[in-house]
Amino acid sequence: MMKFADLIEENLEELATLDSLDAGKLFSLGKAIDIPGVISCLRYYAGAADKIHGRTLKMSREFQAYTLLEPIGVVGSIIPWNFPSTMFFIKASPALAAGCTVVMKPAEQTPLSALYYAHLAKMAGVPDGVLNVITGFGPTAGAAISSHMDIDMVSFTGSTEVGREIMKAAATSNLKPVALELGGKSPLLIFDDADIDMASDLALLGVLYNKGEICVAGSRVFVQEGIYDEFVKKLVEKAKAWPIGDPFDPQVRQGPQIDKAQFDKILRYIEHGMREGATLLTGGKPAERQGYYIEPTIFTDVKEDMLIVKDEIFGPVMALMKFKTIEEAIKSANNTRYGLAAGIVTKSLDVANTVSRSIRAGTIWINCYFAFGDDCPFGGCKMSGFGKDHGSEGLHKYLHTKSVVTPIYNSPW
Ligand code: TXE
Repeated sequence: MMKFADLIEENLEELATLDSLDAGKLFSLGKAIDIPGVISCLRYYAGAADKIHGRTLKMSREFQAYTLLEPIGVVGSIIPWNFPSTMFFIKASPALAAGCTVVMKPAEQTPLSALYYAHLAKMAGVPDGVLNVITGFGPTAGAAISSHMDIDMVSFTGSTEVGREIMKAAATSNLKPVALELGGKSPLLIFDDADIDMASDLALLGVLYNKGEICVAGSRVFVQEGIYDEFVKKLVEKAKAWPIGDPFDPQVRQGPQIDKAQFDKILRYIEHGMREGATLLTGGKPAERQGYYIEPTIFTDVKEDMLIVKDEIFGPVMALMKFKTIEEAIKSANNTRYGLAAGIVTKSLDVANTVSRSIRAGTIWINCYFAFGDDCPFGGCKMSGFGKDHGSEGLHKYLHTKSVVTPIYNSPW
């Protein structure tokens, strides 16, 4: 795994290029964040591989036991197109460290880096059959994995709808366990004492990073009434100046959406928002250039039952809301079927602590957003799924605990 990581490091620019070509991702971020993140993830779990151990248990006066943590077996990984490299390794690294073999299916939109990783794995000496990459479409290649009788577990990241299909297929085949990292509609709560400049930067980045094609996008932004007007002014100014364009241009901060289907889906939601009576503050249409580019779009005067507030849009579209009290903000933030992440911007420790404990989500970011780490568990609750990636939780889901029991002294057993 260390050798594999070294080879990825040697090929960093090629890999970042492949993800940009495939997904319209910013090359600058691929080079600075995605691919270095992959290398670090591999090394982190490589370091864990020889530190997997069970416990010794005193069962009773007569018996003692110890536990063995064994690889769960063959892991099927079905991954999405928004972070092709990151997704590949947050699944493959812990599974390999646990001693499992992996059948990885990249998304049909983004197979290139996955195939390159298969090649590098071979060069690194990963034995044949240990890390297998199978390209193909969801209902065929993906479904073959989730319903396979010889696959022992499925680790999936993607839409909530497909997560449900995967769970069904697992249930009706060999009852394999599943880990599901699904959609989100994460809230960002900005309180009156926030630094407006910093908060508006965070809010914008929260919804525009990777052109909004990120499961933890802070797509519902709640701002306290005392700073609301000034916040909106700054936010809109910055959104209008947000540089859109060629993902290989280092000045650009937003590339094209992944494909026509996603582009059309986002525009349909925008139209729906306008029809439902939300006020469009900026954007709302394709950018004036060839390709699947959409202007940063901000809606206000939204109601909590509008589709643009309820559904994951997976594009550069923010729903902005005003609140008075902390109780009101918490209630609205929790008014979602998802529970992936949330952000809080405040200088008050009391507010940060209260809100962190009151929001049902897998990750809470205080005065930051999109801060990930190899050792920090990531994954949601509610309809955002279950089962964590990263950290020791990310490793342990690929391990099976076996109890070995033996008498303490010579007994009639
Ligand atoms: O995802 P799918 P799509 C959300 C986001 C986006 C929407 C649709 O809202 O707009 O999903 O994107 C495989 N059995 N997210 O349609 O279909 C598929 O081949 C087994 C959130 O592209 O969920 C791909 O490898 N596998 C998300 C993977 O599932 C199947 C990231 C994801 O595709 C399958 C992506 C089936 N029946 C989209 N059908 C996140 N949580 O980050 C499809 N697949």
